[in-house]
Amino acid sequence: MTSKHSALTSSHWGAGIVETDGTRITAVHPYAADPAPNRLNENIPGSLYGTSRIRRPAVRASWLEHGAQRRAGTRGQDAFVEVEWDAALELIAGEIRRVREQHGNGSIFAGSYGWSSAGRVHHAQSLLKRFLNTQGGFVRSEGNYSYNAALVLMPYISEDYRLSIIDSTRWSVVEKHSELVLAFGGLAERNTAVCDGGLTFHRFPGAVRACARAGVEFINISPLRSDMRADIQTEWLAPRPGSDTALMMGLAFVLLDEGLHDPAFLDRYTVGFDRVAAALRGEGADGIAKTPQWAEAQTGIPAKRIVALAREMAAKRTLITVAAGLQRADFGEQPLWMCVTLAAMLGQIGLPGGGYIIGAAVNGNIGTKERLFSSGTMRQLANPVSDFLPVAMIAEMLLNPGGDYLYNGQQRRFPDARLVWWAGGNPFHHHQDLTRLHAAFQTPETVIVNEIGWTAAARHADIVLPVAAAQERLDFGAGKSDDSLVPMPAHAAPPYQARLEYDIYADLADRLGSAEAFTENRTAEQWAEALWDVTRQFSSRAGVALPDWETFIAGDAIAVPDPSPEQVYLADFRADPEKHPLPTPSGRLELYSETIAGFGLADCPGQATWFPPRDDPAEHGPLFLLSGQPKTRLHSQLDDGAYSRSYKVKDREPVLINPADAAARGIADGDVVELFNGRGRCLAGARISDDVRPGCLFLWTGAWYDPDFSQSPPLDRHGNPNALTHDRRTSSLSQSPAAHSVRLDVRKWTKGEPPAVQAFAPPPFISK
Ligand SMILES: Nc1nc2c(c(=O)[nH]1)N[C@H]1C(S)=C(S)[C@@H](COP(=O)(O)OP(=O)(O)OC[C@H]3O[C@@H](n4cnc5c(=O)[nH]c(N)nc54)[C@H](O)[C@@H]3O)O[C@H]1N2
Ligand SMILES: Nc1nc2c(c(=O)[nH]1)N[C@H]1C(S)=C(S)[C@@H](COP(=O)(O)OP(=O)(O)OC[C@H]3O[C@@H](n4cnc5c(=O)[nH]c(N)nc54)[C@H](O)[C@@H]3O)O[C@H]1N2
Ligand SMILES: [Mo]
Repeated sequence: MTSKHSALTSSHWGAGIVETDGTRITAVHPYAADPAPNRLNENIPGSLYGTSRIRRPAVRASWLEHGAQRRAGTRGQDAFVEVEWDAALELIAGEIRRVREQHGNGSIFAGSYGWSSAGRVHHAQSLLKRFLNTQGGFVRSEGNYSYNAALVLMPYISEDYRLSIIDSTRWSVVEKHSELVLAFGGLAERNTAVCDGGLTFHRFPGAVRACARAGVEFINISPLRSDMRADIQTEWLAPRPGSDTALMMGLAFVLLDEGLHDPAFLDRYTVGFDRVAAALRGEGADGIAKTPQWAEAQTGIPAKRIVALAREMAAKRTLITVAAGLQRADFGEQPLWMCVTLAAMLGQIGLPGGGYIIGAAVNGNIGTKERLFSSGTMRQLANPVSDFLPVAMIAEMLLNPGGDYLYNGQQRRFPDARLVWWAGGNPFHHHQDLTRLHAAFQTPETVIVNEIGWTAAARHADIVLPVAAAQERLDFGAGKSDDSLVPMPAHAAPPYQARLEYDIYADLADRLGSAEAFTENRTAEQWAEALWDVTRQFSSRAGVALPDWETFIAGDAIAVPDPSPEQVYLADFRADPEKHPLPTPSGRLELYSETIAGFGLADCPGQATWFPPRDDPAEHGPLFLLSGQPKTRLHSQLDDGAYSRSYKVKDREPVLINPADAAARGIADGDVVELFNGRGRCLAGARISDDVRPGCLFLWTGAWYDPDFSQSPPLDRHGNPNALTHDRRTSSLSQSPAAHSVRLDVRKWTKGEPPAVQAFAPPPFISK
């Protein structure tokens, strides 16, 4: 690159130094100032120029041929025809006009959930939504796959969940004040590699090591030992998956029974404890006392340990953390509500080093940093369509147009989605029960996908647009809660016929008469500079002087001071609950919520309630499947890159199997195995490890879905857990994904040579 531009780039997983040969990116090196860089950048070059890169716009052959009969053929299996850009854009413009005229904008679904990539200008969803808003709007999605149960539930019992992330107690406070951290779902360091929008300085590993050095005890309560760094972990407790609410109830019972709870705190800061106490004593709806013996039967954790732990918690300054993974499970609202209940009983909420963190370690920013000022944002403009879809109901919506459903206490109706457009997400990675999603994706009239690579989602589209990757466009990085700003020059031109999405929409808007509204007469490069100028205005109000665009884009990342390094969650509320009430109806923590009780939902009553996970082992198999986030990539992104591939076993995603479960099935480390249940099956590569609880398999998310549809159910050859997960949601309150609650079994593959993985090969093309 010329010396005018910095060699930096930014990704959700951090900054990197880009090396090119003048035409192509050849390496992305760690950013030296990062205290704990990860290796995800190593995936970039191999993936950008690999066999999966989409080279030209492509149209599904049966869709092209059958015109009005758009549902002909089978999405996900059909061949494609490569076309010129002009032809692809003409088809899309025609479809937008047709669907709008025949069905209205409420039949355009562009929820388009997904992480896409870092950068303020080229944020895939924002650009798509901005464009469609100049065309009369679209149906959006609400919530996310990450912590949806928290997003919906927490405002009823404490406050807006996103605010609680920003206001989370800092690890520096834990270091000074906590004695015990009880971490449900652990504090998975691999997940703190990431923060949406970017994370230049990875401070979490250093922060928790400092806590351990200061003598803080960390108990990892998780089916996976490596969900917490070995050098901070004082104990590993592995309850049965999905049983944490029962464990918390057992602890709460002991506090109540032994008078170790804090009635003064409960009285002043909460409502509904009388009902909690009744339920713990066996005077609630289920009539069961939540004794430690009862909790042992649900969790597998010895009653004696539960009693001792409850006493330790009451005697020490104790922080309770719950990983977001716990609520991505059947009845995922319950461990959150019970965590708040348990922490309230300890009476340490709002004290330094006490209380709770929901979603700890879900991203690298929580408890480590916050943003001092906001950055310029590509505005999405106003959406004239008010309808929305709870994000994880995508298959349900496509299979039941016009159907009724419950969400957040409301009876709602699904839109009739005729045109589906995805940019920056991979539903055939993120959604559960992919066999069902495959069926659901046959129902729309037209599916458009903008992608970098031939993912399973792209293969399920009718029109596929090849787009530029983050390193191929001029932009800047400013993670939503990161403490840095990163120049992102275009380091190489988009290869083949890939284009900037901004330019694609500008062309389309031109065809459809909204060019000026979309572009505001700026090029993408002019937008980068304009958004930088807005960022400079915000920064100067916060007392930070930023350089001009030319200087910034040629220079180093800029570190910004953390506005509140000593933050204690809910300290204000504790200090003065009348002056700083919570935004709940009572202004207090609601251990019982009249509002939720009033919804009359059997699967989410008015207080924390124990429900065992739903999958029937007789139908699906004796083992549990956990499918957490991968260390070697971000979800499914760049799965064909070198670092991600280096962990595969015989080309398959590794699955962790406990030695006892492996021995019982004659499975050895390195074997190709088949995971199966009543819904689906996939191959994976066995890694035998006593890091995983007996009776549990752990398969990382994100291996590109590679179904062999000639088998029933389809056999995923690569190892995507969503071949096996169910598509029921947590509850009818929040309709959140529940991927972590799965039963299944595993066997060694003995049918000869396992079928070759084809995930990274392009689909078949036919020429016209
Ligand atoms: N079984 C199971 N499933 C899960 C989870 C789990 O724990 N277990 N976790 C869930 C969670 S928390 C999440 S957040 C989701 C993640 O689900 P997603 O966010 O959908 O996953 P990604 O792999 O990040 O998909 C992003 C896609 O965008 C593409 N992309 C990147 N940059 C751009 C761009 O600029 N433009 C365009 N058009 N495309 C771009 C990438 O190539 C990639 O295919 O998965 C969920 N699924
Ligand atoms: N490297 C990397 N980092 C990432 C991501 C990535 O793809 N790669 N994705 C990012 C995203 S979008 C998100 S939302 C976060 C996700 O962050 P989390 O939701 O915290 O991550 P998970 O890996 O799903 O879950 C954490 C752990 O919870 C444990 N767990 C699951 N079920 C149970 C249970 O019933 N009880 C107990 N006690 N433990 C359980 C599992 O062992 C799992 O390892 O990670 C982010 N960070
Ligand atoms: Mo997520």
